[in-house]
Amino acid sequence: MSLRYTSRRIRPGKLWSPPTCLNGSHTSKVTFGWQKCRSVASTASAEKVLFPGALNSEFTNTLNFLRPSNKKAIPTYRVLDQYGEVLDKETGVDTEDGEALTLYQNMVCLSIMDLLMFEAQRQGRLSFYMVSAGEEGIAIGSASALSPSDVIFCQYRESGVYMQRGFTLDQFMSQLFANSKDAGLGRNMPVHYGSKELNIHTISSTLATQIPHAAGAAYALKLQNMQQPGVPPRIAVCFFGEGAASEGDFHAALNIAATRQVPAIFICRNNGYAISTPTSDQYRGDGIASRGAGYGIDTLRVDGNDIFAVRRATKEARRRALEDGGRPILIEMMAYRVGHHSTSDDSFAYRQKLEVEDWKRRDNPITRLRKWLEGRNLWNEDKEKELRSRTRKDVLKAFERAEKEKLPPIKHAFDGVYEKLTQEQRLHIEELKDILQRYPKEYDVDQYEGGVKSLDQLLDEKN
Ligand SMILES: Cc1ncc(C[n+]2csc(CCOP(=O)(O)OP(=O)(O)O)c2C)c(N)n1
Ligand SMILES: [Mg+2]
Repeated sequence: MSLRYTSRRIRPGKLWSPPTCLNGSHTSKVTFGWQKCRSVASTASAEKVLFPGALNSEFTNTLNFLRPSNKKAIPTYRVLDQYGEVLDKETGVDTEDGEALTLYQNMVCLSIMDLLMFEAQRQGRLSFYMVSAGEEGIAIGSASALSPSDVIFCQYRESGVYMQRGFTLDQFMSQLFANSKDAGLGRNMPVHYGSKELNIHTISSTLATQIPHAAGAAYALKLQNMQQPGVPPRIAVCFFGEGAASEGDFHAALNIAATRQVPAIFICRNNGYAISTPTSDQYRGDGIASRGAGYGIDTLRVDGNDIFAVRRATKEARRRALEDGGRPILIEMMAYRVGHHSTSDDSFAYRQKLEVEDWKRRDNPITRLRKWLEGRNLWNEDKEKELRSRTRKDVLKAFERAEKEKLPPIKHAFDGVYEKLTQEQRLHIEELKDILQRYPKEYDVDQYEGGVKSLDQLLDEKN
């Protein structure tokens, strides 16, 4: 994202001076819809009071506490029912057959990659992995409804976003093996993908940190969209789990996004669990969607097993996010985490196998789309078999290629932080070199590109 000129071009005084306001009439020329008039002391006969903190609140003499548990739960938007039937035939699915087939193939590819990588970790060939089982439709469906230039922030269970944007199997595998072709130089643990070309920020393990980052990026994009009226406007999109939404970062991010009215979509994947913590221990409100109203944010709850609903919701959210210069939108995508949290977890220690089996059988984004495709004679068992066998081969080939690659030069453990090496870094490098040269059997660095020599290279480069 190039925001280099932002601070120089923007003239804060002109764009951001608070509007002067007298009895509701705005005198400033540059006034956004959200910069509404502040409080005005009410007259004796007023029915509403304009306290600075709650505009338009009517007086009442009824002592009525809000009791959220008495309210009906927020509805869940869907386009297809469980059997792949379109609910509203008039509106349809607004997805071309060809595109639906691509979405299906991508979901199948993701699920096959997940299965094979999970097994590879069990065989000790990978150190760690996380699957998206049950949530393929959320990542792939939402990514398909965005503009490629929109800036995305992921948590870690959204590999489908990368796949839909064009991250190749070789790129996935290179990151998983942290080999010399990994764009992250082998510094991150597996599944922490990133892609500058695809406008997706690198995943960070520290839960929820991506949410304020996305709010900040959306604010920058808001300014950029204003400065470049000829360039198609962009938004920021942020994915996170319902567990991450318990972090303070979630609240801070949504509040600043709302007060600054930034063009952002916050997509919560509510899959029922945060590792072993079920949602019943995570919150008492009506999911994450109910929080949107508290921040004054347009909000929708969607059936994450329905890729057409995910797409339509995201498309409409994007349109709204760009309205009047920008506004944040919250979408809660409902799902069930079918797999274990990660390869480090055994979920049957805290949930019944039966519960998982039941979800697998009853509802799933892949089978639901397959039913729709079959209903339109676009898919059948032969095509399914051919797709699965071809995809399996493709994944395994990429896996083997990545496994054979050398590992990145060990110098990357030190570079990229300071322009020039510090005295202390030099000492560390010399010490490492000494240890590696003294104990070649214990530390076999030949598998790293350049071996020990890459350290000399760094010392020379940064002289
Ligand atoms: C700040 C922080 N606290 C705790 C953890 C450990 N942790 C990793 S994933 C996770 C659960 C997150 O659950 P959720 O956001 O619902 O995402 P899901 O795994 O269900 O997709 C936890 C607690 C962490 N990585 N970072
Ligand atoms: Mg979760």
